[in-house]
Amino acid sequence: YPLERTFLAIKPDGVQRKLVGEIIRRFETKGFTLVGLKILNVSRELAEQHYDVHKERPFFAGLVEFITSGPVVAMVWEGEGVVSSARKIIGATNPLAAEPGTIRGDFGINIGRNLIHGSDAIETAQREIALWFKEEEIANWEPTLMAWTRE
Ligand code: DAT
Ligand code: MG
Repeated sequence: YPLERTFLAIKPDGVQRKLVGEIIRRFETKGFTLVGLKILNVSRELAEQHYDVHKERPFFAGLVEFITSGPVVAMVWEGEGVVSSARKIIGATNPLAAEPGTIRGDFGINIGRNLIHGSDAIETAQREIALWFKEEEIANWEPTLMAWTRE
């Protein structure tokens, strides 16, 4: 299958609220493969680069402030269709509008505290993975149970 990867980051609210295991579980049980994982305090520089597309928006300063306010769990996940599927698992940007069953729909109520980031397209994912991870921080592996989650 075409190797597809996405970048996900559990934001400081998700880490502080002890939702890391719950969130990882959803992608793991769905059938995606975890190939990159670390916890870090995000520098202002990294935060500004990550959210560069939003730099003219009124919420940009608050967003950078928030994402640098505590540890973030940065991840790379792999699998067929993982970019768009992860966005569905995450739910709409505003947790109040997000469907129940999604991460934001189940655990959030505020757009500025929406728990998790997920790349919005394959090209964005490539850019974000390169920004957050070194090549040697990615584990290339294939689950031996793969035969049971795909044809
Ligand atoms: P998403 O995270 O769903 O890709 P986005 O890329 O449009 O959403 O925005 C990035 C983050 O910025 C989002 O997760 C939360 C914050 N944000 C977006 N719109 C906002 C708004 N109107 N007010 C406050 N924060 C906002
Ligand atoms: Mg986005």
